Amino acid sequence: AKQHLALTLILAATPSLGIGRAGALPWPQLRKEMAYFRRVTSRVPKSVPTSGGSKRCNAVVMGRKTWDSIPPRFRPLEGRVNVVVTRSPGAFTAKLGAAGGGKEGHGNVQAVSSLHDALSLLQSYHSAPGEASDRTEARPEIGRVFVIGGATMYDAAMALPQTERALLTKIQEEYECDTFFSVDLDRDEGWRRCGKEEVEGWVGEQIEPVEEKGVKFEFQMFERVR
Ligand code: FOL
Repeated sequence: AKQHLALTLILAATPSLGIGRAGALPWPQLRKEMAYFRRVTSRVPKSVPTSGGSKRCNAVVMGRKTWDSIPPRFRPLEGRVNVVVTRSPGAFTAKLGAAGGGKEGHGNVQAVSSLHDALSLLQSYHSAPGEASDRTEARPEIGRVFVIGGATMYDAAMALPQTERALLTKIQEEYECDTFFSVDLDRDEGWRRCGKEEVEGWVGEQIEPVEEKGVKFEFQMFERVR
């Protein structure tokens, strides 16, 4: 079992590091940006071994408000283990059940009460079958673990040394925001911006600056240096 679960933040932000407004994204829907998010969080590197036929997939960890912000038809995010951090995991799970019959109730989402508990849970997926928790359904091999927001989860993750990497989509236009990312990665000496080839190697696809609906954005990656 792997001792150290590396975390990757993924976010999109305006030049002033705005990430949200009124419980939603601040910008008009950017389909190519969202498609990048879906591909990158879904893609499992070849290096993740598959033992005994179980599926390999990544995990996404999010705060409860971020869960609420995802359109119900898209949640839980498919092909990824979803972990929701909430002060009331019991109430969250009960509500999922009450939604009844919909895809939200179809496993693949678990509620925990802290980022630490989310990591313990995902760590347990790495253990030998049967050893991990009391889950009886198929337990996929976990590849990468992404923290997908919001501000509270990003702050908690940034305080952890296992947060080694951040994928930042820099939106080159200002929008009114009420929620911000707290670290300017370009100016923080604890972080280094990676070159294009490094980004492409890690995310597993070629990247180019994009313009959509007159909005330019750029896919960046940063690595913790100390
Ligand atoms: N990171 C980046 N780069 N862009 C984002 O928009 C983003 N959003 C969140 C976290 N990190 C991000 C949190 N908000 C969906 C909706 C909101 C959301 C995250 C994901 C969502 O519905 N995702 C679907 C794709 C939907 C579609 O194709 O339109 C998914 O399957 O990932």
